[in-house]
Amino acid sequence: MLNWNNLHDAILSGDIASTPKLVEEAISEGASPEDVLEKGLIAGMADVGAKFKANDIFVPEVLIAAKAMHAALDILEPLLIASGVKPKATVAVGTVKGDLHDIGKNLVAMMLKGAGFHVVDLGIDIAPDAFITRAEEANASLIAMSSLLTTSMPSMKATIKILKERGLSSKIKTIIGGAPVTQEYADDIGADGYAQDASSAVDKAKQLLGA
Ligand code: B1M
Repeated sequence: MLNWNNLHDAILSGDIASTPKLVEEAISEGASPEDVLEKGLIAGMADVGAKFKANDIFVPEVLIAAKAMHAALDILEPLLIASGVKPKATVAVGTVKGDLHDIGKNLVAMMLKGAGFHVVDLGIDIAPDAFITRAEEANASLIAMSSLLTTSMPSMKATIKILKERGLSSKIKTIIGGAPVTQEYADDIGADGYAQDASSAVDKAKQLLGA
């Protein structure tokens, strides 16, 4: 049985040199990419968040931990995608205006790709108008918005409002997620769906698009 502590601790200490190697080791020892993600990387990042909240660590340490997470995800991404199937609909994924957090958004994009969706990653800090224009340009059937800050959540509401005003809400569905986001908030702002984590985002996308 694999010991996940090494990977967890490498994320926590922001050990950029070790994390990709530990991911490779875990895979070569037979771990599934999903377990490496959940039991190693996400578990480590959850502790980073807890320590950050308790003022045990500060923004520079969090940033270094996030870089270690990105380095690990670079190794994991093709493996997660390879477990997917045939192409489905196009999804425009992004982090909303005012918000620079991209790890959860990247996971959502990765899992959607893994499930066979064509994903257009718009990046971070995406204003409502740009979200819609770029989704339309990409012929997306779904907009997937991520927010990690309570202060950036209203940008989701604004995006959905504009989508409705332009008469696009039957053509382009919306799902929202991110740590402070809830089903109640999704209902409140008229999002078509809410997902708590990246794999639930895939289930919700499939449900909404009948894919
Ligand atoms: Co920031 N940060 N951060 N941060 N940061 C949080 C979010 C915070 C909760 C920390 C805390 O106080 N405990 C807090 C927000 C408080 C709030 O608003 N309620 C916070 C703050 C305050 C800030 C700054 C304001 C700090 C400052 O400057 N004083 C600042 C804001 C910058 C900005 O965006 N404008 C800031 C900056 C940063 C860093 C740059 C240092 C770094 C981001 C690096 C990066 O993303 N490239 C960072 C980090 C890393 C965090 C924590 C520690 C970890 C976030 C993370 O990546 N988690 C975070 C604390 C925490 O969340 N515990 C925190 C791992 C990731 C896998 O989880 O993104 O939640 P998450 O994604 C999950 C689900 O939420 C879901 O799926 C994923 C799992 O499968 N999900 C979706 C996400 N998007 C989804 C979309 C969906 C569906 C599901 O559908 C579309």
